[in-house]
Amino acid sequence: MTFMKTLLASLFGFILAATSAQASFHLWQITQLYSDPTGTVQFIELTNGNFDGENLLMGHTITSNTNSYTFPSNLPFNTANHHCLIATPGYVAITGAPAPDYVLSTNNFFSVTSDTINYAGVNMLTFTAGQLPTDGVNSLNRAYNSTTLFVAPNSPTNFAGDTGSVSPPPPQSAFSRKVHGGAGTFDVALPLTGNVGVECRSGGATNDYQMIINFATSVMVGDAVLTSGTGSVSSFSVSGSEVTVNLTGVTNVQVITVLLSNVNDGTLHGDTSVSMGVLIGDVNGNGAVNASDVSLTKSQVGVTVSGSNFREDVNANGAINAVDVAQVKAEVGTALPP
Ligand SMILES: [Ca+2]
Ligand SMILES: [Ca+2]
Repeated sequence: MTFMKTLLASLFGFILAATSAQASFHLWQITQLYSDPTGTVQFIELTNGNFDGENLLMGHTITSNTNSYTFPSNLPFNTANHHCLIATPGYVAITGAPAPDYVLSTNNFFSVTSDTINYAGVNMLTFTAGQLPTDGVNSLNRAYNSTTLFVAPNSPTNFAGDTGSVSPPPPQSAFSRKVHGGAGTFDVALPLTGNVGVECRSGGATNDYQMIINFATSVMVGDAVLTSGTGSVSSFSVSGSEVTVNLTGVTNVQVITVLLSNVNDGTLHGDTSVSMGVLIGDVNGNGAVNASDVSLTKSQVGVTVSGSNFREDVNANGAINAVDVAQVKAEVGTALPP
């Protein structure tokens, strides 16, 4: 019996040794996932341990819960400590990041909310709601042979070792702009970090707003979409370093986020977003409409609309009067969601 066990153990050991000496595919692990908020720009990075001959990917698959991709070719033989980059066509479109080794057949290969990525049936990475960053900058990571997920700035690395990042040009400032009749055009500042700026003016019959986003230098922009909140982008335009996004159907009492995708300044490329609180009547911009807003508006009745009191012209008609006071009163009790 002992002899049999020993014999079996030796045979098994022999088979293992023979397998690991042969070229294979099964020691790659999923170590990084990146997605922009729309799922257009996505990459999956695999990492190998100290193993050569893990190059036979052809015919194996990488899958999400909804999509599957079959590797059409193999990698070079010397795979030890290499990375393998698999990315969407949307990633390929933003030049400046390292070229992927494999291009997936579709954008939105995996869900931006929760999904399981399965590499060739030998390595999986599951993420649940809230785990995958979609801020355009960070990715979901884990070290080789570790199950601990962590968030870090995206760092795609391809087989050749080229590394970089999906990195959008950072906006310098953003505003919500309205024309106040004959009194002029006035902008509510939209801070890019910290608490959102609060737009307190009404959007008229169709709840229209206009967001201005400024960059340091001239940019090209692929698209502008609302990624959070109720409303939609009716049009957008770019003039040098200034992007104008026209919004419609933006309901009151919410925070909206506008995403500019594929922003390109010639050096940096990626997606960037700006958020805005919409709370009609919150003339002091503290996130709630109450008696303070009513008295502030009353105090400006009859005063010429200027840069210092335009928020009290809540209907943006160029005059501060009883109509504005009534509109603020009507909104008392509303507040932005925390
Ligand atoms: Ca207030
Ligand atoms: Ca008014």
